[in-house]
Amino acid sequence: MALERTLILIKPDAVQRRLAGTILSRFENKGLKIVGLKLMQVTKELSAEHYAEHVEKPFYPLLEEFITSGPVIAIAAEGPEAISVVRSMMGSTNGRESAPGTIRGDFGVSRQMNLVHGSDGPEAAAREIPIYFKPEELVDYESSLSAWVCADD
Ligand code: IDP
Repeated sequence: MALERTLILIKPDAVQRRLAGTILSRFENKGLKIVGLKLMQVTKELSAEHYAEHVEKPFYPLLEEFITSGPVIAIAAEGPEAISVVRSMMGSTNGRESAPGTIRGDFGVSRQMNLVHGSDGPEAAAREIPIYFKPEELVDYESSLSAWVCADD
């Protein structure tokens, strides 16, 4: 069992729809530990850095417009296999196709405005967390619940 950190973004549509607390609660309830958290405005430059793999794609102008359209909440979350845990909680990209029980499946019907971002692998997490957080903005602390939440099978 690997203890991992991952980047989560609560995207502008979720902030505008006042779903931020609901979405954050899901990750907390699951047992993930918040080690970084902030409300921020994504700039065009930040968008291009984050979504470097998509910059040349036809949908990128719309993605840039969307992700810069209002504030996001950036979260660095830690837990056992946190990267895949978050990805499975998010659901697939298109909300119309996402399974009920996932965030996108429960709250959205859009492929673009899909509420949440989560790093899609260890390399992405290692690249993305420093894009959104300076080292001093990540807080190391012990949680007394970890023994109950993170017990290995
Ligand atoms: P993911 O967020 O499920 O990992 P990616 O393929 O990495 O999906 O795409 C990044 C983001 O770009 C998506 O979350 C969505 O907001 C947007 N996006 C992806 N594909 C399309 C598309 O075909 N049209 C419009 N927006 C898209």
